[in-house]
Amino acid sequence: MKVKQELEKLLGKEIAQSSNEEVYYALLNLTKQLADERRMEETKKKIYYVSAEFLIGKLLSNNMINLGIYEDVKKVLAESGKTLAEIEEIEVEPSLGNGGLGRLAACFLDSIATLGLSGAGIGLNYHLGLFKQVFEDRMQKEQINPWIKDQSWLRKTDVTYPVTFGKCTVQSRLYEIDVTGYNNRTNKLCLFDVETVDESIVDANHQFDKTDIEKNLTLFLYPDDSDEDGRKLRIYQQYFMVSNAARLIIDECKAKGSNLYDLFDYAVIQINDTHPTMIIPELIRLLVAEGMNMDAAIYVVSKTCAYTNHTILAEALEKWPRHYLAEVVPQLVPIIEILDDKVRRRFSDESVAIIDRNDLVHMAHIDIHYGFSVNGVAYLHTEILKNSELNNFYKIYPEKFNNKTNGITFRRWLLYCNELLSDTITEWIGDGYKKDAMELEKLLAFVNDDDKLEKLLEIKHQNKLRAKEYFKETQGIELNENSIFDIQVKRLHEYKRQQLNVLYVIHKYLEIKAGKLPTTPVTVIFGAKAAPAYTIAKDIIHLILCLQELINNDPEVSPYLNVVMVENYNVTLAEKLIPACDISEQISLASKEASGTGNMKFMLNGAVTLGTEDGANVEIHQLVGDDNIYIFGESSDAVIDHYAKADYVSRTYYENNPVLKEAVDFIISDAVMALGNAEMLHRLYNELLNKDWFMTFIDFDSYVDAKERAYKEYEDRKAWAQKMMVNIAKAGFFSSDRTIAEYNNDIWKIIK
Ligand code: Z2T
Repeated sequence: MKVKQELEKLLGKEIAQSSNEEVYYALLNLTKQLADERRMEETKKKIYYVSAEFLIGKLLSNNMINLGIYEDVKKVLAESGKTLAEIEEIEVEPSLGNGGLGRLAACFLDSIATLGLSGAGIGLNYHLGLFKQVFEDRMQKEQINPWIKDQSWLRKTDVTYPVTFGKCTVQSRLYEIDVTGYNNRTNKLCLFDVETVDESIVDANHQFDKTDIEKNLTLFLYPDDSDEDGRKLRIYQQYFMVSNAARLIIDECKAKGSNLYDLFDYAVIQINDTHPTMIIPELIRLLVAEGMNMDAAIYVVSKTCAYTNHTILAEALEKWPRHYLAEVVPQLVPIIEILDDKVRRRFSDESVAIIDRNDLVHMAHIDIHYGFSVNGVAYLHTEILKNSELNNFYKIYPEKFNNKTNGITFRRWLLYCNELLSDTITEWIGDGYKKDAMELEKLLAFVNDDDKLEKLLEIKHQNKLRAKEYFKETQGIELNENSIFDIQVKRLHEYKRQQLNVLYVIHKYLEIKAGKLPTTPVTVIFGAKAAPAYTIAKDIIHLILCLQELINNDPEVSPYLNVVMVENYNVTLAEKLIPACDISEQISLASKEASGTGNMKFMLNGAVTLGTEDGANVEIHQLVGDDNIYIFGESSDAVIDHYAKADYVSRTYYENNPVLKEAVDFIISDAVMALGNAEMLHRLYNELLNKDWFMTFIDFDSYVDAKERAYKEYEDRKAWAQKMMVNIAKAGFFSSDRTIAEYNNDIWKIIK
């Protein structure tokens, strides 16, 4: 294909004469056409990945890479005096997700198409999605984040369904986004919207009537659930999503010849955490409405649905009061009662009931009893599910439990975001690794090759310069490219322990003030959004922003230590930061991070992990060995034991550890108080001292030790480059192509 001619045909003029915006839309349309040409016939059986979130990121470059026109387009643009980078700035990142779960869904769609499997994602077309984060007075403020433009990747279809709630019926409409596989088929992401959605009901303070569901249903991802109307709105959204999904699936299967008694030969539904769980009773309801008897319907649905668990955090396990469901979706309640009744007849164990004694409906329990597969997202996580969190279920259904360690798409997280590295790898080992990521192991042959190690360091430096330029231009941030980039980017949550990293920063600041100077300067970089109603998380952001101000403006300290919190961390910023990173902070309290996927992205891009034995860090550790990772902290067994015995008292650590005490006290020191909000800082200080539910203090000493070791070993540039090489070489296991191949072999069984 002649890219230049095609583009200029779409533009109606020369590229050089066109604005960046015109070029962007021409490329959008060209890419859509090419994606459409790769649509393939669907196989008999199809995977439906149902998820409340799809954190897809910008799509232009990703699609161009997968369609094989990326290099040509770059060349053609360059000839006309344009860069792809400036064209990409026009694209708005859709905010249809919030963290790892949503990004995982996006990586999975890429790999499903890349492996040539017939599949679709099904979710919601949130108009405002997740909020945009801005900093004001060193605090997070939320702004609305509209992303849908007149022309976008969305394609309006004529598929529409009536969806009935207790109080009203709304009309849905299906929108589609094409999902291109890497040199392979095009699948679809199906996003349902409500016809009557109305963005104008959101006022200047971002408030809106939570009960006006005809208008608000698809406005926001995760509406604030701190009140009852907000929680009900989530149920409205969830039911809207699955009711549409169920009907789409039934329609597609019927069209392919299913008589519905054989639905499981045509469809497999992967339920992404419990947000889509109501698809089980909804499908049963629809099959019964089609004339199937209840037992047959339950049997068919149970053989069609599989469930993925993404967390063991109790507060994230959805339990809806029966009366909420009775109000929002009364048609499901009798079915859920039947499902519960059948469970209660078979098992006397109260802990596996669906509707508990307090009339709470345990969504995960529906999935486990009435799905055929239950999987965790990393080895350790699945072991914890089997042996503790879901042990009572594991005893009943050992055959349902399986592990699928998460993965990431290397197209976005290496080929696209780190071209310098991927081009260099291609030069060294050929491009077989682009289709078979395990070929990266060939890099192990170079761990003693000085020139190649030198080259890895050079690439890292270039990526730091690139990040420096980007953040200077977009956020006015000054990054020192000659410092160690020590990065923690992820949702803000106490279990992820950004506060532990902060305590280290304070400790380091105090040391420098006392004259103990680091040899290599360090930049500690944070990026994180806090849920709007999560008070302590916002307090932690506030503290980071105060420290940033204090430290970066202190001439005694700033040559050695800088703190940077990037605003509105999202996929686009991740793509800039990850290739520039030296040290990847993965410091969750052991047992709490189900997997993590940022850890994999950093490793693939040559950062060394500083982490606890948690989630997929355990597997990274095993792959790279003790010398190429910095592990610290209590083991997950020890942590689980502390919870069981309720014997962790943070104040004891504080009182017995003067170094820790000094760092904690600094939170409410005059220096910080002069910049910050007293109420927020005191609240955080008190939380740590009196509660510290995620045991920050228990790991403080070993964290400090591990960091110091890492910073010290960074000085030996060759030894460090060897660690980088091993990390890149061993990252192949974390390709989502491997993960999806496992899902397909063990759970979906789709034949190409
Ligand atoms: C989420 O991103 C994750 C788990 C959730 O449990 C919810 C959300 Cl929004 C309900 C994350 C896990 O925290 C992370 O460890 C994991 O890597 C990711 O899901 C994908 O499995």
